[in-house]
Amino acid sequence: MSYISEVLEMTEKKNAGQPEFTQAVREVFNTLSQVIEANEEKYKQNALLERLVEPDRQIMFRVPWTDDKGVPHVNRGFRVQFNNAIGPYKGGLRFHPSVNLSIIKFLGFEQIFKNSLTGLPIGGGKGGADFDPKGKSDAEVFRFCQSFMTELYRHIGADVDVPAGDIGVGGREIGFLYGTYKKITKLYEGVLTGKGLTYGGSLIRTPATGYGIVYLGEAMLNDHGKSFKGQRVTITGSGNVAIYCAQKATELGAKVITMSDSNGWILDENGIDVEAVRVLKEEKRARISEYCDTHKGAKYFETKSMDELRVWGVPTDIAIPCATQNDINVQHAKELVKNGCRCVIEGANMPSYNEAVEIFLSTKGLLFAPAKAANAGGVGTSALEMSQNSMRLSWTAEEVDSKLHAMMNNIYHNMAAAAKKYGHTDNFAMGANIAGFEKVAEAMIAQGIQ
Ligand code: NDP
Ligand code: 2IT
Repeated sequence: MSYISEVLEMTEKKNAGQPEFTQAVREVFNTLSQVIEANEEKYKQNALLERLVEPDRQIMFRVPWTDDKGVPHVNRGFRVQFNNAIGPYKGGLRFHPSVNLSIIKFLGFEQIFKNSLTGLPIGGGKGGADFDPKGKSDAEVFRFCQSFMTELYRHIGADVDVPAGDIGVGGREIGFLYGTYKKITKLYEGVLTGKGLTYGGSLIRTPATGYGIVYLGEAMLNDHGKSFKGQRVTITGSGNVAIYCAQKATELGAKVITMSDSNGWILDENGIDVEAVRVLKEEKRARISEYCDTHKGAKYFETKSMDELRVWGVPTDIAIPCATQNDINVQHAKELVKNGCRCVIEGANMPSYNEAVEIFLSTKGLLFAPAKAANAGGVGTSALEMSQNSMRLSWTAEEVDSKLHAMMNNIYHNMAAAAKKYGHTDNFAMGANIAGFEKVAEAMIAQGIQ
C-alpha cells in the first residue's frame, strides 16, 4: 500500500464520523500523489502526512447566553488550531446551526494550503459555534459574542492565532468579539481581522474575498484568451463573498443573473442590481425574496433542499458558488456542463463534491479554479490587515487593492506553474494543492518532528 493510501485509510478510520473533514483530506491527498511519491522516503521518515492530518489542538467549549426574554441557551464553541508551520494560526469563525467538529476541521485543514498560497506568513486554523445569528437582536448577538470570547481569549493572540469572519460572522460580530477581547486582556492588538475602519480594520477587507475571486478568475480566463466581459454568470449565496464577487464581475462587464440565500434564489435576466442586494442583505438583514418586490422583471424560486437543481440548472457561461460546502453535486455538475458552462470558480470553501470536481476536470475546454486559490484573497487581505496593525499605520484603498490584485495574479501563476511542472497543464485543483503543500511540507520538515 502506498504511503498516501496508508495515511488516508488511517485518517478515515480515526475520523469515521467526520465526512466533511475526510472529504477534504481525500481531495488534497489525491492530487499530491506525484509529489509524495517523489519524496516518499523523506516524508515517511518525518511522519509528514500523519502530522498534517492531526490538528495541533482542538478546543471545544460551552457558550452560555440569555436571550432578550431572559431564557438561557447553551451553544458549543470551537477553535481548531491546525498547523502553524509557516505562521500564526489564521482563519475565520463560522456561526451557523450546522457547525460541528467535522466542518471546522475541514475548514481548518483547507486553510493550511490556502494560507500558504497567499505567499504570506500565516498558518491554518478555524473556529465557530452552532449558534444561529439569524433572527436574533443585536443585544442577543452581543451577549453571545461576549460569552464566546470569554473562553476564546485564552487561546488566541496577535502572534498566536488570529480569527476573522466566515458564514454568520461579519463586521457586527467582529466588533463585539474585539471589544470583549480588549476588555478582558487590556491589549489593543491585531488579534482579529475584518475589524471596523475606526478601530484597526483594513480598507478593502470587506470586499476582498469577492474581488479576489474575480481577479483570479480574470487572470485564468485571460490566460486562455477569454474574459468576464459579456459572460452570463450564475452565483449562489448573497452574503459577503457573493455580493462583492457579483459587484466586481459586473464591473468587468459580466451579467450576473442569479443569487440565493438558504430560503430560495432569484433569477434576473436583465442582470442583478447588486447594490440593491447589498442593501437588502448588509443593511436590512432581509431575505433575498424581497428583491422581487422592487425588481419586477426578476423571479424568485423557493428552495426546498440543496439537492434540487436550483441555480445550477440555469444555462450559464461562468458558475461561481459562494454559499457553503457541497452545494454542487454530480447531477448539478452534469447539468452545468450540458447547458454550456465553461468556467467554474469556487468562491465558497469546498462548494463542490469531489465527484463533481472530477466532472469539471474531465470536461475539455472547461476552466476550473479551486476554492483554496480562488477565495484566498479574503485571508490574504486579513494578513495585510495584520501587517498594518503591527506597523501601526494604514494603507489607502488603492494600495490594498493593488496588493490584493497582485496576490491573486501570483496565485494563478503559481498554481498554473505547479500543474504544468507535474505534467497536468490547466489542472488547477492539482496545481493549487501542490503549490500550497510544498511550502508547508518544507517548513514542517525543517522544524523537526513536532
Ligand atoms: P455569509 O454569512 O455572509 O453569507 C453566506 C451566504 O450563503 C448567505 O446568503 C447564506 O444564506 C448562504 N448559505 C449559508 N449556508 C447555507 C446553506 N446551508 N444552504 C443554503 N445557503 C446557505 O458568509 P460568507 O459570504 O462570508 O461565506 C460564504 C462562503 O465563502 C463560505 O463557504 C465561507 O467559508 C467562504 N469564505 C468566506 C470568506 C470571507 O472572507 N468571509 C473567505 C473565504 C471563503 P442565509 O443568509 O439564508 O443563511
Ligand atoms: O475561509 C476563509 O478564508 C475565511 N473565512 C477568511 C479567514 C480570514 O482569516 O480572513
